[in-house]
Amino acid sequence: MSAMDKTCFIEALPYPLQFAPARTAVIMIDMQRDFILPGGFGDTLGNDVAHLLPAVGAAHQLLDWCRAQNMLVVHTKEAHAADLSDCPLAKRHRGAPKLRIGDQGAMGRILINGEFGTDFVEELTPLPGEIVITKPGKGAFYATELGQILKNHGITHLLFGGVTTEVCVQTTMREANDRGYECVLIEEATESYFPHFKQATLEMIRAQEGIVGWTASLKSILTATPQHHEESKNGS
Ligand code: C5J
Repeated sequence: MSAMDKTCFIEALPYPLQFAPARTAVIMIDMQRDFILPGGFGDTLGNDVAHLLPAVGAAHQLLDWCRAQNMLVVHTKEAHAADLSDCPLAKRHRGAPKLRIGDQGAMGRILINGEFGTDFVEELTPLPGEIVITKPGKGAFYATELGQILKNHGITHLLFGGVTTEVCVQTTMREANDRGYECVLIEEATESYFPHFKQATLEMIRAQEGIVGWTASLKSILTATPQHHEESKNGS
């Protein structure tokens, strides 16, 4: 962070955090119909998809704030090629879901790039110019261009939202943490099919002085105003 950058200073756990919007990206993970709506991948695995709905409005507010700061906006999408050449057999064949990846479902072929169900929920459609990362795995750095894009933009800090908290969100945060990014998960902007897994993930991330990063409330972000601050010891 340079002394020229305007920074936001927010309440967060395990301790307050300073970040410069010019060096921060928001990563919105997998807000796809296949996870959030009935008839999609999450549903075929036997989950109650209604648990994820509250994250949609919060994610929208988070994105609006980030857009107003001219931050880099990245959306990820878990999706496979139509011929399934990027889908490990273990991923497709595990368990006994009603439908498997690639099967025809109520919203098109399950988790196949380009299908209606694999696309983003309407409220969270990426705006022109925003980055969309299509990923075959749970982590957004695996087999994608995300790392290079963040490097090219000089990004040091990442704000996270999306679904599901303990699967693709946590996996990506851990990947990012190992790559040296300061990571913050916005609590209301993420949900799990299992509320106790969400809670456990929030606690895991911020345990041990922020072993994976920080968690912060949506309000702490929405009320932050970028201004010239003294550099703090943790703000990099
Ligand atoms: C899952 C995800 N849960 N986006 N994907 O399989 O978390």
